Amino acid sequence: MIACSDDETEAEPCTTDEQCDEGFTCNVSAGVCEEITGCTTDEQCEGDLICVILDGATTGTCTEPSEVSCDSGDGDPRGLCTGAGEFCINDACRVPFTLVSVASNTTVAADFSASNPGPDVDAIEIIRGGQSVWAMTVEGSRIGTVAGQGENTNCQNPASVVGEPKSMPRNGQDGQCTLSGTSEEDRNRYFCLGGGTTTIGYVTVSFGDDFYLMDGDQIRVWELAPVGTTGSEFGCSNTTTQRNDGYSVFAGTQSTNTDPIGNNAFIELGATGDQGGVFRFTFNDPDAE
Ligand SMILES: [Ca+2]
Ligand SMILES: [Ca+2]
Ligand SMILES: [Ca+2]
Repeated sequence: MIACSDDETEAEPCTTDEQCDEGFTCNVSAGVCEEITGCTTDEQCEGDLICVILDGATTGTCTEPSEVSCDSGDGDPRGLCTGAGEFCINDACRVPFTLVSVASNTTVAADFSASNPGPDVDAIEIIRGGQSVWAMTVEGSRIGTVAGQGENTNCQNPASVVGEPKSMPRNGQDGQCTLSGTSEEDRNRYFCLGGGTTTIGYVTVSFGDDFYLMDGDQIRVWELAPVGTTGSEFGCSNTTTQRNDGYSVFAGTQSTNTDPIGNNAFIELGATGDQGGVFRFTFNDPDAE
């Protein structure tokens, strides 16, 4: 237990361990940094000991590997599974889904014949237990090309999808979006995937070390579209030029090929058809019990 002290400060908000001070770890479901009183990764254990986290706990105990197994309800002994990228999940060693990919399926010529062709992706969010985790790392991307497509001059940087939205309002309501402009900042608010017919544009992201998708996670894609776009949770009130650009969403296992199209390391979670905007998709783990 941690003793109470006079200088106890309010917990720091976080989505990843990197945002917390040394000796603290991010309780992702609570969204705050917590002092480490047990282990969260095997690296924190001495020698060959591995970190065993019981179901429902955020930290675990360093334990001899011989004393635990993955198939007997021993929690989440991270280092027990020896295959590349494997975790112990639901009592089985397997490679979890760590990637989310958004791919263009824009086919309407008017939607890519502009300087911001195809889906305009501001942010990619996972909602679990009411808490948000934002994309942390771009693992791969491509700007799609199709005959008649305009040059992508405003939004070429895939890293623009990392973190909280920088163009769309954060409050989950319609509002003014900050659109692309000539400044470095304005050209890096969202990433335009381009067309979705000839060479299909995509961006694939991960959410931090040891983070994998869990059954029932909600994935919300923030794509710039006007207010009133059918099915979109909310939109940009200040523009009609950020068109509805259709996209598909995939979940993927760690792979050297992060292109979700025709890749059996990825499963499709859903699509907006020709309709873009802010949509949610549910991850149904194909290996869930
Ligand atoms: Ca666009
Ligand atoms: Ca952004
Ligand atoms: Ca759009």
